[in-house]
Amino acid sequence: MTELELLAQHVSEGLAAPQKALSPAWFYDDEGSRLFQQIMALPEYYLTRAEHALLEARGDELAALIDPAGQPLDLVELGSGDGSKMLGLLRRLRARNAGTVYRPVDLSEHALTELARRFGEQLPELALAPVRGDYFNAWPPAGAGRRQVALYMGSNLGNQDQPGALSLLRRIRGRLRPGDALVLGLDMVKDPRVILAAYHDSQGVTARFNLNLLARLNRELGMDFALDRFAHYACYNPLDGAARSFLVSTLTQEVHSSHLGRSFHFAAGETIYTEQSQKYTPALVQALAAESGFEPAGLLLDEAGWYGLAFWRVAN
Ligand code: AVJ
Repeated sequence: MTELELLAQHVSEGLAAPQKALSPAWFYDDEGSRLFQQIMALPEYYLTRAEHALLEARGDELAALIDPAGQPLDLVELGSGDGSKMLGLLRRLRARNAGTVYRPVDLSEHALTELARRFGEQLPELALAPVRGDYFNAWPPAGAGRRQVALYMGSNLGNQDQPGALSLLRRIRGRLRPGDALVLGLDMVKDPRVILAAYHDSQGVTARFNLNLLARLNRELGMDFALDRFAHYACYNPLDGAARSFLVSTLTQEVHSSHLGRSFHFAAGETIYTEQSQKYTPALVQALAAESGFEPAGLLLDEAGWYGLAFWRVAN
């Protein structure tokens, strides 16, 4: 199926369900990617800064976990983006082991071009092999005698509910061999007011990011969403550690798609569920590792305990 066919099918199903829902995977068109860049710079959005600070502060420890013995190493980063936050860690890994190859996998051609340019300037001695595509189709085969360490950063795992997270982790496990490992960047449970503010910022950038999904459907599926008739709503539930985002229809309305040849009814106050951002406890991190076939071998937390880097091994 083409991208457009996948989107059409997703929207027909998602907007016809009793609880309307769309996947956050569709946020990242060009405008959505630009808005996400702005989110990462927001004062309320602590995640990116916390991860970066942790990679700097604990980078030597992490490098020693990833590459204890200096064997030939392939680092496969799923959803690398432009790779800028990885520069410090990669510099340390390259300094330990000249046989390190960085294999960033991303759907965005633009992000990978930017990555290649940046690494060419700032870390030209590192062997770089970018791959464009879906994580599992694009996953580079492991060379004989080379270890693979997968990286899934930015708390991107948080977009999955528990069954989705487990199936993704098991698929990653399926690509790895004994002696390989996985590094996860995870946003930890903390003061619920801090978490909520990250998804409900005072400048309204997150609202624009969420609403941009409707603008994308207008453009790609010939829909007629009036963006001023929907509002961003975010909540955080300490009982399950999930921040969730919705788009609320502020009045009764019909929305039509010329591409799908059908309309969707919205009651006043009805919501479209657009995103989950799971927060983790150390106990949840342990349980996910065990249930997906990994051995948890380290959880590096920042001083405030706000963000974590989990290191999981595939048993020998
Ligand atoms: C990229 C999925 C980690 O859930 O925090 C940021 C996306 N959504 N603000 C997150 C996002 C709204 C982000 N992830």
